[in-house]
Amino acid sequence: MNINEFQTVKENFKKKYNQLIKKTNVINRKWHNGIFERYENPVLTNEHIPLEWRYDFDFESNPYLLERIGVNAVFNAGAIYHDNKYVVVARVEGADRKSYFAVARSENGIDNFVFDEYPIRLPVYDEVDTNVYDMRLTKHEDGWIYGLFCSERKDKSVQDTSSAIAKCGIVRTKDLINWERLKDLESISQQRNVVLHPEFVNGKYMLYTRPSDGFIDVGSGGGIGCALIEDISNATIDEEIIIDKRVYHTIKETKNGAGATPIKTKEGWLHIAHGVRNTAAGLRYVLYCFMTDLNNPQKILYTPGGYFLAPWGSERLGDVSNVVFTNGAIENDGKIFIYYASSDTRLHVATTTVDKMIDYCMNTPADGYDTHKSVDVIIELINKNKNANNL
Ligand code: M1P
Repeated sequence: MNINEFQTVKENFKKKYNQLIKKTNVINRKWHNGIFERYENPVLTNEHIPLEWRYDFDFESNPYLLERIGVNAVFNAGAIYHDNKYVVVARVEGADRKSYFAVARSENGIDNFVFDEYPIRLPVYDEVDTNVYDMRLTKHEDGWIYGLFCSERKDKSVQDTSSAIAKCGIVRTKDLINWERLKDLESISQQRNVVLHPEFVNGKYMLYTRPSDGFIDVGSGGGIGCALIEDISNATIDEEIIIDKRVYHTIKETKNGAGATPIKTKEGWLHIAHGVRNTAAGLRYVLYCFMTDLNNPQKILYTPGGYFLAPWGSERLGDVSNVVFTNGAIENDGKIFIYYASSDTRLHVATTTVDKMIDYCMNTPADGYDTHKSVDVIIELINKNKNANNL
C-alpha cells in the first residue's frame, strides 16, 4: 500500500464508522407484546469501538493498516441519566479476553451512542484484577455515583488454569470521568451481580448480593440476597438474607442475579433481574421482574411469573448463545430504557413506561409452580374474556 492508498482506506474506514454510529434506530415492528418495545439495531457492538482504539493510523509504523488491538464484544452495560444524557458504562471485551469499562453517551437513549475519548482506567486497590465486568451504576442519596462490578482473579489454591474467584469491586465518581476505587466487598462467599440500592435503609447502605460457592456454580447460594453495610469504604457483609430464591422448574432454577439498579415507582421498587436454567444445549439466561416494598426493600410484593424478556431471533446467537443479561436501566420522565445484552456479544435497548411495568408486575399471574396452576390461570383468562363487553 502506498501512502495515497493508505489515506483512501483510512478515509473509508472513518466514513463507514461514522455512518454506523450515526445510524437511526427504530422500533422493531416484528416484535409486539404490549409490555416493551424492541429495536431494529443493537445500540453498541464491537464495531462501535472508536477506530483510534484499534488501529495505528501512522503510515510509517502500520503501512498495511492492520487492526492492532481487536475488540471481541461490547455488552452488559450499567446505565444512568447524567447531565441530560443517557450514559452507559459498557463491558468491552478485547480479543485477548480481558474486559474493561467504557463510557458511551447518547441524547435519546436509543441510538447515536458515542464513546468517550478513552476507556475507563480503573484504579487498583491492593490486588490487580485479572478481569472486570458488569458494572452496575447507582446514583446514591449520599451524593456519589457508585459502580459495583465483578472483579475476577485466579484461585491460587487450585492447580488448574480455569479456577477463579469472583469478588465485588467498588468505585465511585461524581463526573463519570474520575473514579475512586474503594476496598472490595468482604464476603465469605464468592460474589457476582452485586447492586447498590440507591437509598439508605435504616441509615445503612444496602446491597443486593448473589452469594455463590464457586465461580460458575452457585452451589448452596440460595438466590438474590440483601445485606446492610455500615461503611461503604470498608464494605463487609456480616449478615445476608435471601429475598428472591432459586426455585425448581422455573426460569431461575439454576441461578439468578440482581440486574439493573432498582427503579423507584409509586407502587414499589422495580427490579429487572436475570434467571438461569440448564438445558441440554447449555445454560439459558432470561430476564424477569419483581417489585419490592418502598419502605422495606427486602420485602417482595409482586412476582410476575415466567420471563419478562428472553433471547429472540438473532439475539439467540453469539459468543455465549441463548443469553440475555441486563445490568442497567434508566427511568426518565416516566419512560424506561432497559439496556440488555444478547448472547454476551452486543448491547440492545428495550423501552417501556413506568405505568406499563407497574401493570405488568401487579397483574401478571405469579408462577404457580405446577402445570395445573398454569392451566388454571389460562382458563380463568378465557372465561374472563367470554364475559368481557368488548368481545
Ligand atoms: O454468560 C452469561 C453471563 O454469565 C455470568 O452471569 P452469572 O454470574 O449470573 O452466571 C456473568 O459473567 C455475565 O457477565 C454473563 O453475561
